[in-house]
Amino acid sequence: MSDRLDDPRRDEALQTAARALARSARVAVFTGAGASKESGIPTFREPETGLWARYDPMRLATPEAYRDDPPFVWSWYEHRFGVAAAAQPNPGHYAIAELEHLLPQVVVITQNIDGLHQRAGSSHVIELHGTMHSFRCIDGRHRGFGWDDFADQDEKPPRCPACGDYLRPEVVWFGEGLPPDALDAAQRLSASCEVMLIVGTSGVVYPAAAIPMIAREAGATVIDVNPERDSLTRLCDVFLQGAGGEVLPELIAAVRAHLGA
Ligand code: BJW
Repeated sequence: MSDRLDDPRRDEALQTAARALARSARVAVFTGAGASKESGIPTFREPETGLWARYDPMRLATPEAYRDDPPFVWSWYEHRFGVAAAAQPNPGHYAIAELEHLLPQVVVITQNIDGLHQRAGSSHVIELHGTMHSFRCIDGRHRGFGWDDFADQDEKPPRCPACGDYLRPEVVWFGEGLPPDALDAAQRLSASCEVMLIVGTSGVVYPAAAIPMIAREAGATVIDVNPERDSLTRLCDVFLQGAGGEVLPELIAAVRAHLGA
């Protein structure tokens, strides 16, 4: 275990994590908002800077909130999607993508909706909380619309091109089920991975937060990369304290060294 990046035990923890990864045929990388923070996208629960420190999630991230005030919720998402669309993957995203070239099977299970893992080059990404790149009408009868499908509409929220109801983003709000195929795949991969690498999640939102526990109970080595200790830290075998964009490139360099790659 390492407490700080400059801790003398830090290199030992990094090497332990790298060795476990280098020996692993099946790796699951489980990410949250912290993985995108160095890309300029705010997290949710960090004091002061987190979105939920400034906004009430019950007024913005529930189906009831959207039904109560569609323009308000839509404008908040429009703003956030603008920030995310302008963002670039950071060194942590690229390091995770590079793992795919070093190890037999690497799957990213993300709670993020920003698509930055894919843009960094990760080819197998499971999106547990949906995506900011897809929209559907509010009752879900018509799905799969992209930004271009309503770019010519002035009304906000825009209307479903098929039925005329309001569109909404394909993201998972509180009280809504996660996409069943994504959740099934994530749970299956967690139960069979040899190493789970966790990056940038507080691990408080369920059912996603159970993913590391599934891996742990199935005997995987669990590595956590986070600047802060939190509820997941006690679950992990190796805690690498620090920002993903700093720790992950070092970790992947160490994996390379172990593999002689
Ligand atoms: C860094 C860093 C750096 C900083 N590098 N790291 C069991 C127990 C209790 C409650 C429940 C339960 N089961 C269900 C619930 C209810 C609820 C829930 O979990 N509530 C808890 C919060 C109390 N769950 C739900 O409602 C879920 N649905 C559900 O269960 O439905 C049941 C159902 C089944 C069938 C049919 C119908 C219903 C849905 C949850 C949806 C979550 N949605 C959001 C919004 C998505 C859209 C959007 O973006 O607007 O998802 S909320 C928000 O939280 C977002 C995130 O994906 C999610 C997780 O947050 P995350 O990623 O962990 O971010 P933070 O901010 O919490 O943490 C950031 C971390 O990064 C910190 O640790 C930092 O230290 C770290 N960090 N800088 C690395 N540079």
